[in-house]
Amino acid sequence: LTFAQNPNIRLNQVGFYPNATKMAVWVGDKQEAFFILNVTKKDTVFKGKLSQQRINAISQKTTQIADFSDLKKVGKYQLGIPNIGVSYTFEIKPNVHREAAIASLKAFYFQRASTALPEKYAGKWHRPSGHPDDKVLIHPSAATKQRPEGTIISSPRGWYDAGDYNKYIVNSGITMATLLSVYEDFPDFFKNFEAHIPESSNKIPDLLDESLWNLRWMLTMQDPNDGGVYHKLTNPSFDGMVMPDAATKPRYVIQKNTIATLDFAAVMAQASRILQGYKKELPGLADSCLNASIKAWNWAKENPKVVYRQNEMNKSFDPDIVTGGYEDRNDADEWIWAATELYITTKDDNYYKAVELYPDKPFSIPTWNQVQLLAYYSLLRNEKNLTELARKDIPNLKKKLTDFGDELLLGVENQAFNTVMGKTAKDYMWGSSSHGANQGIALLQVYKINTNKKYLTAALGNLDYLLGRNATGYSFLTGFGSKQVMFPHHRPSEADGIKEPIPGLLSGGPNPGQQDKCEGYPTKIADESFLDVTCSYSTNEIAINWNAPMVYLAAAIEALQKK
Ligand code: 9MR
Repeated sequence: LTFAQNPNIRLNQVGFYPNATKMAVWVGDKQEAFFILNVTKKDTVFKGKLSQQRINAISQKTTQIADFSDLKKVGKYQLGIPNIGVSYTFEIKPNVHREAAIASLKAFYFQRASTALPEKYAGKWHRPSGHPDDKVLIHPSAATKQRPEGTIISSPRGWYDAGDYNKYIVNSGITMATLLSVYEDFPDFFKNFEAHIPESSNKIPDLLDESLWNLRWMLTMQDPNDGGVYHKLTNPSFDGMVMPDAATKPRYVIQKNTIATLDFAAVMAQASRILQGYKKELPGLADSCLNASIKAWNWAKENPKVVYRQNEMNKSFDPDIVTGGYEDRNDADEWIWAATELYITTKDDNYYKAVELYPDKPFSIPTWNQVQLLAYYSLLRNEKNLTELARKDIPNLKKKLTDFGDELLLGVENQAFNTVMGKTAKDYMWGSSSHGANQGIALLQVYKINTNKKYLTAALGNLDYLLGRNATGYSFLTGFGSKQVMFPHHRPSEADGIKEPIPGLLSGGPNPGQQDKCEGYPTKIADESFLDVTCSYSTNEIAINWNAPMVYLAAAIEALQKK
């Protein structure tokens, strides 16, 4: 027997629920048995057989599964394999992911622009205010008669998008939708979910309070004269790796376009119906959101083909803009999404009829440029409040979404880590962690309409993936797990002089593209192509659209676990 820690025993490094599935994965040569040690008493409390070997379809490495679901006793443990060693310490307890859920929401607070983060809320990561964004220039690409080039507007608040300090409407779209949706799906859960932010003492759930920080910024991104929405608020080029208050380049709002405007319309419509529950606390806001949404929709109808092409734009206008492009090439899904959210909120059938809502093409996991499923999720969660017109489509929608869930589950029992995430190398795109989290959300949507536990178990499996049961051995959430990401591509975490990165941030995760060309990648193998260094923006950046599904997945699993 050896009690040395062996990092090739992979598991959720945070832990497991007493009554849920519990698995670890051994990556290596064939072994027979495993045991579980109670770390406080050093007793063996459980013995089991490892599964047959599986072959990782991506790396061809062999793995075996240790299933210890039958161990239900609360405690701190390590999993051991004779002659191999033991795992990191993990816990079995109720609410085991609550802290991770709270931290991943709190991470949005740390991303706030235009405000100081006092020690009271930010702890050792307190910092001065940056980016007041109260004197933002109209870029020539965005100029109109009413707001000519060089006009100064005020567009404060919002979250920094990612490791950079710019604010992008397209990416705010799916991010806000994900956060608002977890609230819309589990409103009661969020009554008792405090992230210790400045607004925590008011009557609004922290999840909504935090979302309002970005919602209020988004509202300022609409041109009040016509309803069109700017693509982004940005410096011409990325800042150095400095703290927010040291990043003082001029900021611009850039070209209005159809897709950004539709994303905005969808978010504002969804926000409006949720905020109707807070009319007393937030007088007028729900109505303002709906008005903004309708204005945006109308602008898009009148300007249906305005696309954002940064390089093209730079040929015509100065200064050149070289920050994140968020250039989407297909607007069909944004039309579907905006029309659906407006329909659900207004119950006006004309929105439902305005676009082809069910094109006959396969579903795909949502990303910043593919939002079609967000529309369907919203319809299903508001099933009881639809007009006849949409209600007749619901059975078919349920069937299609269930088929999609079953497709995700297909073959998981032979997948090397027994996770939906990682069945194919295609899962490892830029921001692959968010893909895993968004797969988890899709599975939970299917679980809601079928209540078959296999979907919930698979969603939890993807959470296990994010927290350590994966081919890299990392827990991708900063501040959580034994093998943590320590050097995310994130300006404050790099520049603040504090050893630990800001907690609750989800690292992008493996991406064989290696677009950053940093030195030190261990391999090109898709599920291992990950580098925990600041340089690696294509595998180790953080982003709001990646953190939001982390919040959703962890919070939803917590909420459902209690039932
Ligand atoms: O998440 C985006 C990813 O899908 C794209 O492939 C990549 C390259 O265009 O850009 C990512 O988004 C980045 C954005 O452009 C700027 N802020 C940081 C984002 C995360 O890396």
